[in-house]
Amino acid sequence: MNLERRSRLILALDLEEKARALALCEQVAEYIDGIKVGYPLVLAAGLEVMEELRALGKPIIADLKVADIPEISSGICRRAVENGADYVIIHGFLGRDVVESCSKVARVFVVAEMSHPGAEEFMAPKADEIAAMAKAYAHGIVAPATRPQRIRELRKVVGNLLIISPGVKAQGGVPGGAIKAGADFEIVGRGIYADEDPVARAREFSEALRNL
Ligand code: BMP
Repeated sequence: MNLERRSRLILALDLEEKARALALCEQVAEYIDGIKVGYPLVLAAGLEVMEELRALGKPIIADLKVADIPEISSGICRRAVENGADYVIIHGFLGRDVVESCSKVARVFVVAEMSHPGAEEFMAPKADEIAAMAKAYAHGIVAPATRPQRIRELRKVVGNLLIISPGVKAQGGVPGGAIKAGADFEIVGRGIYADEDPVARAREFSEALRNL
């Protein structure tokens, strides 16, 4: 399944209870373009949960932030794909050989710069270089909605690669801010699943982003 720009909203499904995660996805499926599954759910429910989620007809992004030597990293990506991942998120700071080996077995998103404050210590100074390297192998990059100016700069580096952007709402990023700065999709987790009315929030996010 391919990520296609409709609502431009990706749900970060960081719930640790499989039944709740599946139920939430079903409820909000019409408002999202993709589902990002990471360690919270995979460690609780197993990689196989991705196959179950795929039944909803949305592409699955396995956020495993893979960061190991090429042989191990590509093995992790292969397992994710075998279990239903349409895309896998890997780290870029490990270097070209890791990104290249993963790109041979999976469609990868490469983390260029993360959204939390600590990313400014070590990641941000190298993010443009990571993104430039990733361009040859990746389907897209991950860039911070908490720093829209960095999305603008990274967009210039990666050209027409996809940019997916977390950090909206719970981390302070303004809904729509990343897309206005050049991202293709905004990733929202707690802003939806931790709300009293996740369906209403998902609808609001998707309506706001779709109309930008
Ligand atoms: P939330 O909207 O609840 O802050 O969730 C953000 C999601 O995006 C989490 O799954 C987190 O692991 C992921 N993420 C992030 O927050 N910042 C990054 O730089 C990269 C991420 O993958």
